[in-house]
Amino acid sequence: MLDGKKSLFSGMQATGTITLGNYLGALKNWVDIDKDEYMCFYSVVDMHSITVRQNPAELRKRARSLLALYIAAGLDPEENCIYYQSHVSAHAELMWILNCFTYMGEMNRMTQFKDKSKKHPENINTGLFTYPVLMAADILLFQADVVPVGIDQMQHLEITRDIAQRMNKIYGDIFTIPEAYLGKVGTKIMSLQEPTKKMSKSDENPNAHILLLDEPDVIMRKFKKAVTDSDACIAYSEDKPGIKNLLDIYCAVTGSTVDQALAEFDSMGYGALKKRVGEAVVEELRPIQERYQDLMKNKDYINSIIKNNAEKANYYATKTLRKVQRKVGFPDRIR
Ligand code: ATP
Ligand code: LTN
Repeated sequence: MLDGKKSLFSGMQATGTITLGNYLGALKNWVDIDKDEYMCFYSVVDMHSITVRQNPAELRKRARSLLALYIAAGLDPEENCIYYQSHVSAHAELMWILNCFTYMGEMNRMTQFKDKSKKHPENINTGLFTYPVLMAADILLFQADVVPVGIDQMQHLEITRDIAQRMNKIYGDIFTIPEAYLGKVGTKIMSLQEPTKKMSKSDENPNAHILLLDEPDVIMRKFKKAVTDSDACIAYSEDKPGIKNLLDIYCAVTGSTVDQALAEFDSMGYGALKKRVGEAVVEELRPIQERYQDLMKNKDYINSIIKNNAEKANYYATKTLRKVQRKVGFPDRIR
């Protein structure tokens, strides 16, 4: 809780242009959240991004682009605090404290660390290892009641809860215990090329993902090339991951139920299904892409959002940080 309102925190890494998976699994759900009920914080988590080597100029550009995409997708920056994680130093300061309350064994179990270490064997840095502790700091700094994430982040949310409960037990109630908020559909959009793997922006095969800023003809082409199977029957089943994924995307975009979609596609071939799904995605993304282009031209407006929201985030984050610093025994500041 913050100022008598429920608090909500989420973030995305600025590691690449975001995909349809990020949009349907996260961003679209954020936009649908009732702003009267929650005080919302959406961060561009650039500090998490450097756990994998980044080109500095590219990272700066992508971070700004992601911030603009948050707004273009429908998050009103007056109602939602949209800011860069690196502009609020309390994230790093709280992380240090939480590090001292997190066990090696807990970190060793994190599957994202294992996956990313395999992907980047030349750079298995300790930041990658303690990544979930920074994520816990993000969430706990804002006393978040709810955290909208995709299903792949559940393990990190669990550890956040464990750390918070552990510290509350020692020091009394310092942190709100956060709950995950999973959308009903689109929680796991799969790769268009290997539909048993999640769609990921860092996939090297460009046909595996739809990027939010892909042009309509590129989107249509990628759906046309989507991997399906050979029996040409449209059904929603784990045995048909490619078709299931296309149906999931269609339902998440249009709001149809699986039954409605199956009725609509009854007796259609795979080619027609891919075309319909592609068209639905193009229509969903068109207004977002238009707003994005306008926003990126309006430098002063974006800069004012960056400045004002960093101040707001700093205000709330510092409040929690000071409380925790006091509880663990750091000396009071002299004014
Ligand atoms: P990377 O490829 O760099 O690991 P990513 O594409 O997996 O990145 P993140 O920045 O880790 O994306 O995730 C941002 C948000 O999007 C998270 O809440 C995550 O759960 C959600 N998300 C990511 N991929 C998908 C997906 N394929 N389907 C649904 N949600 C997703
Ligand atoms: N780890 C997340 C991004 C992230 C996040 C957060 C999400 C960083 N801090 C706090 C929710 C709340 C990811 O990789 N998707």
